[in-house]
Amino acid sequence: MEICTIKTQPYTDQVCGTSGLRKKVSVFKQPNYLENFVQSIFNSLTGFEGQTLVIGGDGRYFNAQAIQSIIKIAIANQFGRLIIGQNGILSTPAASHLIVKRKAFGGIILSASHNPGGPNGDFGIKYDTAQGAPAPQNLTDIISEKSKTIDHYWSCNMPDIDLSKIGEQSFGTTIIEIVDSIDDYAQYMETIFDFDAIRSLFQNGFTMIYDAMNAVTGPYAKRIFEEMLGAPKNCVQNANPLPDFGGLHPEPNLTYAKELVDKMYAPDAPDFGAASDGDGDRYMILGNRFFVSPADSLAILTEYADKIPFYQGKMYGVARSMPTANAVDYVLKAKNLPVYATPTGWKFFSSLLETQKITLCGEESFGSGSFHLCEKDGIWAILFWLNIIALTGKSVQTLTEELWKKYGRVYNSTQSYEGLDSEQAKNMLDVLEQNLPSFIGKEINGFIVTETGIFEYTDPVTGEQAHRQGYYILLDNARIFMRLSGTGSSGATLRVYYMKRETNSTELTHDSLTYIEPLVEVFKQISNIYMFTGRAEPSVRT
Ligand code: VG1
Ligand code: CO
Repeated sequence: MEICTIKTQPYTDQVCGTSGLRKKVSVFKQPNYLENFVQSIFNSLTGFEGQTLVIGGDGRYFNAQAIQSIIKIAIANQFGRLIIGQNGILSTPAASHLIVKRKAFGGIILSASHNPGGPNGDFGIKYDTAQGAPAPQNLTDIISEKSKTIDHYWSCNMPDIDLSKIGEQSFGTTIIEIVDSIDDYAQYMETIFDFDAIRSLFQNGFTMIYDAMNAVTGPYAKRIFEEMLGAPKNCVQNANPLPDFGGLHPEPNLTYAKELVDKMYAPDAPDFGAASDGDGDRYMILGNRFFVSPADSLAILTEYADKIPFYQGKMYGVARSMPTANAVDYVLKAKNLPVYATPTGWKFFSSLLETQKITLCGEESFGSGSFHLCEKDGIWAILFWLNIIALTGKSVQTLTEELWKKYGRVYNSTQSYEGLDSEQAKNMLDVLEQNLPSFIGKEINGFIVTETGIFEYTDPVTGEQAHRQGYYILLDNARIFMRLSGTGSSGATLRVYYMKRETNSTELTHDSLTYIEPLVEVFKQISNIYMFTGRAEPSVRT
């Protein structure tokens, strides 16, 4: 095996977004594109020689090929051990767990999460630190900087590795270890939740379906729900990770997980429905003809966390991303615990998790997590729900309606305008920004505007600042928040987040999209979205 220096030309577009570098597969397939970025990651780190690197991905098209290149570059850069999920498969939370459990220096996760897969779809790469946490902003900035001047990388001449065979093999001073993708993660989950209680729940006839959306979580869900917990056989649907996700868009929400939603609203619907996204870090919860908003889900996990021994006596506080409706704030107030509101993206939770400022955290995009690991974790959240149901004997709907009765209901909806022309979206937001102060005190569609502004964030632990994280408009008892997505690979996606709180006990069970509609009208009026973009309606409503 020979180590070689390969001359290369830099690309100028290797800038990390909300979570890592995401581009079209065709972009990643350009000569040395992936290799440049991987070497730029290593060029931004020090002291990894002889250390361990975890590698795995969501199984999408180009996953296995990319892993072969990364193996060669990592060996040439003198990592001591590469731990790789069998067949190149590791969900984001499973990779994060392996990094910590095996005391790795860090990990490389290949995923574009919810973005479509296949040769015409997207590919992505993200780096996780030794804490199993997404690379912080200052590190991703350095990586992008390094990528702009890179002129060579190291690789080695060696055959491709058989990723299907579990076991170890040596190449020079590096050991390659292929591990079962699920074992460690599943064992860890068993230490957090009461598997016996959940098993009894299923033994007593509780029914469930889980939609893996042909993405990474299928094998995890089969093992954990069906084999370990005795959930009904074949309750895991779309269970095989496919390179193109079978054409599905693996983003669990009311628009993209429609197959599951339809089944949960059918006459023979089971008690419980759940889904995860492409890389397994997000989830969706449905009851029999009932949908739980991500903000309510975080509030319910917070309400019951101290019933789960793993969290007993360890409730420090909770963080939610700013766009997330603030249902959890009322639960925390009652428990006398602090709440933190962060910018979008999991990396902003890491410092709070690591310093025990928070126990749980969550985003409106169906991601939740806890200090059990520093990534969001879809299967963990679903197990949490099953554990609460097993303990209380209450249905998804009852648990949620009880929350509303106790704290009031925060109606909310996220509406995304995907595929906008970037220039048009930017113009619209520029004008909106200029107009923000002039809305204060005005009445728009029956709402009085009380405050407007741009969300700026200072990390309470590191003091790092994140600027211009979205626009907010506060109205009486309601809020509209707007920002551009940072995960797309082409055009622009505008996300508009609505919330309105209701405490009148006779008004708690409206359809949330209908209830929010007057606020949508406010957004249309203040943004002039139709005039700027030609689009009147969002492409995703959830
Ligand atoms: C989206 C979600 C955000 C999430 C991010 C990464 O970002 O809104 O909440 O953290 O995806 O999730 P954006 O910038 O498109 O709104 V994942 O599951 O792709 O790692
Ligand atoms: Co994801």
